[in-house]
Amino acid sequence: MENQPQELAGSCKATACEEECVGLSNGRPVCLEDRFKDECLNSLKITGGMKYCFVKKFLKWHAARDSCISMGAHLLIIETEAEQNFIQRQAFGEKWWIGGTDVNSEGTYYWEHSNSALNYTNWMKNEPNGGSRENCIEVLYLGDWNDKSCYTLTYYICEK
Ligand SMILES: [Ca+2]
Ligand SMILES: [Ca+2]
Repeated sequence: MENQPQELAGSCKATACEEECVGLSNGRPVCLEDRFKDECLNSLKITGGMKYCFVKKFLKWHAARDSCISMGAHLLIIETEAEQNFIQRQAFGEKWWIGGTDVNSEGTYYWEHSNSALNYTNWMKNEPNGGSRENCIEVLYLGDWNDKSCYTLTYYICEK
């Protein structure tokens, strides 16, 4: 058993994953890109060279973030009005976590994955309104943004 991690690493290296080999399943390599494909089989949308995965699982914000990372992706970062418009057409009728938070500094939102400021925003009227109780951004039914408690169980959108 002691040697197993090394053997796994060796087997992974010998394979032809486009991205990273993250382990073996029944002796076959598990590629990062396959995790994304498997998870997004029925929800993958592609535009502007980016892939968007609409995950209909209820998770808290940090767990959603980790789930995206485990697929070699990240929680959605919305940078332009065009991207917002694309997303809200696909996201219509549900609420979804995206990758913005002000957990580090109340009132100063940023995209956690890129540690960058929000250059584009689409806050709903009177949002953000939650102060230190609401530190994570969700996209609402019609595409507007809301600050929400990060502990709320919500669907999420991964991007890669
Ligand atoms: Ca806040
Ligand atoms: Ca709010």
